[in-house]
Amino acid sequence: MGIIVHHLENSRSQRVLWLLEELQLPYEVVRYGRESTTGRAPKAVADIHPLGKLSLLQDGSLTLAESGLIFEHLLGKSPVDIGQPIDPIIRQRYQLFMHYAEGSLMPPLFALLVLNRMGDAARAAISELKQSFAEHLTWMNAELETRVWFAADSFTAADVMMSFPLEAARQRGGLDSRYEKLNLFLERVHAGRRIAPRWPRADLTRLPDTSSRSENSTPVPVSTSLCVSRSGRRASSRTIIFQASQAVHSS
Ligand SMILES: N[C@@H](CCC(=O)N[C@@H](CS)C(=O)NCC(=O)O)C(=O)O
Repeated sequence: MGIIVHHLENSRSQRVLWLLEELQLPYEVVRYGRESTTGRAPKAVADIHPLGKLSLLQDGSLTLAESGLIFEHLLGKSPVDIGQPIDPIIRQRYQLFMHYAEGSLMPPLFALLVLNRMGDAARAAISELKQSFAEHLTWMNAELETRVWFAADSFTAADVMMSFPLEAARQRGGLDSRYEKLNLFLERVHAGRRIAPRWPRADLTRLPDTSSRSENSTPVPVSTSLCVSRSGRRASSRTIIFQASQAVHSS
């Protein structure tokens, strides 16, 4: 059994798909729809790992939860060099953003998601949380004043990790046009273009056509066009669709 990615629609686990494409590792995907009333992951996920949350990855006998751990595991399996940089200062920044994405950014963004559903009763809490989240936005924006990507001028896996909280911040965390560098970062992510890559690859600017991709082809995160590989090539993959309580379908 090779790598199996358990992917929940509109979730953090889209980063794992993007990373796998960058690393050009073969994988299979089991896709889950969210429960329609609660937005939660289906109960079947808890059969794979008791937390029942995604990101979730299986590799042979290993079952790994937590995006950061999954990233470390996958980066160790590929010769593609977008993991821990050698330079100590860049490495420290890389590690900072790897941890910061889930450790500091996602908790308030999750709180905002929940509070937004509560309507007027939560207005004061939302305002306070957004005010404090603006400190994160200001700092991150300033970080990108001096370099193109979060760790360095070269793209690293830390940028993949940071992409999801910044998407969420644009939706509900107050990331608007005031934060020019963060918007530029997201534009670069969506365009799939890498500035100053560390290693030459053919045809960096040609984007794969995702417009007519069917469920039978390589999965692409449904909410964004994040899953674009540096080379325009896609790792070989297979999709298994698991919609809430339906049977598994394999292609
Ligand atoms: N820090 C964890 C967060 C896991 C998490 O909360 N995942 C969300 C997806 S965005 C989830 O599974 N939500 C569905 C649920 O809790 O039922 C990670 O990076 O994997």
